[in-house]
Amino acid sequence: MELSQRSKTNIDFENLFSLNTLTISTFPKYGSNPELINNMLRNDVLNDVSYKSGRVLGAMSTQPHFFAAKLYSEYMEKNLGDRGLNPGTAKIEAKLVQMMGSLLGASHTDAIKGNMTSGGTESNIIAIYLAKSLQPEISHPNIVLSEAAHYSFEKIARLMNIELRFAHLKDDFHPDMHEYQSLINDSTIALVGIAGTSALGLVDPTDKIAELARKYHKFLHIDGAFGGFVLPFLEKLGHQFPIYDFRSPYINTISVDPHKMGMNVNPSGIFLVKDGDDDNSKVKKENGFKIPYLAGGGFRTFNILGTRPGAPAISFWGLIHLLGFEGFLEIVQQAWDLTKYLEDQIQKLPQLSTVCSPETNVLGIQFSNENNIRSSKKIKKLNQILREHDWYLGFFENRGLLRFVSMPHVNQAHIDEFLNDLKRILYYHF
Ligand code: 0PR
Repeated sequence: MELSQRSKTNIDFENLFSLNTLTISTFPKYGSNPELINNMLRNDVLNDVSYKSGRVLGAMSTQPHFFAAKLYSEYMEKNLGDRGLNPGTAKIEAKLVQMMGSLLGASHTDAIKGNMTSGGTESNIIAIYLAKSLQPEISHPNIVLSEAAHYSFEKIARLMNIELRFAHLKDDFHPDMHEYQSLINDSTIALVGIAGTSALGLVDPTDKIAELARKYHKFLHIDGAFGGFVLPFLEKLGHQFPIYDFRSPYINTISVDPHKMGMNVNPSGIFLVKDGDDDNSKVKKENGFKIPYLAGGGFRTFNILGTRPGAPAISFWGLIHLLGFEGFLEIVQQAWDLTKYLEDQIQKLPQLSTVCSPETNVLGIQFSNENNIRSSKKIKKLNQILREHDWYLGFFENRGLLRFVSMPHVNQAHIDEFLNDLKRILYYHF
């Protein structure tokens, strides 16, 4: 099996770019034959863990759907950085934006604009950039957000010189909304709500955050990188969430990532903005970055990337048409059922417990009856041993938890195999 062929390498990830850890490769003088090249590649690539091995139980990404992969490989030359050369692909992107807007609660009268991005990080950057540039009079801007926010906001803070004002988490792992409100001031350029947190997949009280946006006239961005493509389906299955999308008139922008539960190829994110009419258009007022010289003439863009792949827009557009809402509903249903199955099984183990009841297909696992420091140490050890046994969960050291994400590549047999190994590891090592 693929896994047993993997040689254990000790890669020092923290110092990956320091020269002495890199193998020195020289630029080859002459070409080689493809078979030889493939063999050379295989030696290295075999060290990667594949999704289809079923061993990746803690990532928010998955094996791309075969149809998305097929379309991607057919349209790899498309460059959305040059819409003048690729008006057809740009049109697909525009349609995709409208489709995602309608999935996320926009009505046909809402002016939804947006674009494909390289993922949640870029979408979050664009949203906060838009909020900032619409309020140039604020000289020391801040944004208010939950402590559970993704680290892309740290990048945003440093890139744009923005202060992050974090509301702490309560015992239920949702942000303390009294504190959240108290952090808002005249220099607040945006409030952020998270629809599906990175560690636990939880949904912020986005209804309460929207109420604050209304009360204080603030820009509101929803980071739905993960949950934006899960919650609409879970709602259909009867789950209830605070409103996290354009059904709220106070939500301005949303990030949602097709390369997570959308099973699209990497990289693919979507940035959506609900714009005002022509006189109140945020997008027109800010206008984005001007690209003056490309084949199609001057146009403007909000994207951070210059050249950007068009194939992910085409492949996701195609995949949505292939599966439809009902097809994705089945995928989310299975992901949810498996999450509940694992929750049930973990609760039967005396040493472990779940951090909280899952709201989406993400489950936090911790040691039971331990104080934070001891639990953190033990979870670190467990994570290490699981990795030695080729099981890959998300490891959140600061929160003392392992993250399981039930992505489409995970099935019940994988979970049962994992539970068998886990029980043995707990017996021998803890
Ligand atoms: N917002 C939230 C809530 C996220 O969870 C993430 C990433 C982002 C924004 C940023 O998205 P991009 O990574 O697309 O820019 N969440 C994943 C995570 O932290 C990213 C990931 C995915 C990491 C797969 C590792 C992995 O194997 O888990």
